Amino acid sequence: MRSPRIMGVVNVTPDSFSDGGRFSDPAAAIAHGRALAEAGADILDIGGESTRPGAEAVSEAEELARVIPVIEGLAGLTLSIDTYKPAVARAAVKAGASIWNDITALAAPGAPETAAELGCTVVLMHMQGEPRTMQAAPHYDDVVAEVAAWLAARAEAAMAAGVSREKIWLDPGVGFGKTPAHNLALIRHLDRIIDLGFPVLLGLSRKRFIESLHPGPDRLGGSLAGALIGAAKGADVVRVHDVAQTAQALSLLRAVEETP
Ligand code: 7PJ
Repeated sequence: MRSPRIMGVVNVTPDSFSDGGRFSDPAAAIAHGRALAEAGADILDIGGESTRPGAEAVSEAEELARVIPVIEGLAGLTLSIDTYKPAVARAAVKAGASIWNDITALAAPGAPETAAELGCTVVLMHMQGEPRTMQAAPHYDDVVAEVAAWLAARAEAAMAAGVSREKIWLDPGVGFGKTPAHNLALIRHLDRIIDLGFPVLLGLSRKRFIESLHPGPDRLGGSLAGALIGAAKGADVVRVHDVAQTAQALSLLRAVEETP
């Protein structure tokens, strides 16, 4: 079986480093990114705005000040910028990122045109609602059908704006306006997203719903299981925080699958 590529998360936000509320200095984030690459990350996903449930928005200027020095400091590696702001994506691609990871699937005014002009890969992720309130009362009649249809429509919109088909990846957006049952249905039926014909990215790492199934000291066990399940279901990329552990788990799966 083909193993998914590992996208390692590099958060450049105040709540991801215990440094007293000021955002981390770029050097710490750059060192973290290098360590993740050493540990087996194929792609580093740089984000300057938390999109966890309940998080508040940050200004464009602040987001740029956080992420651009980190992208410059990680030049030479395959980098993705986790943003929904076209101006941030533009500056990030100019600074060396080659992937625009957009949790709003290019919803901002001018975003599809910007993606087409930049010529970068775009990750189109599904979200119901917006981060501040999305977990209040997520509702679907048929979550798998609705998310698949929505992603297909966003891919069409991107292509209509000039984004090439080969540059589009899709992501069902685990945890983004979804109950645990919605998340489980999307993971179980990941083939319905894969069948749309684009590479699929899956992000389960450290998400809250893992603990809703089984409490624990942390979410690592569930995160690793999620990466293995994603691999088994045919995900092309898994987005994770614990890169070394994920690389080890995936290597075991691969070795077993390749054993005659
Ligand atoms: C995801 C993301 C995800 C993509 C975050 C967290 C929240 N981008 N950005 N997919 N999650 N494409 O890591 O818990 O699942 S931020």
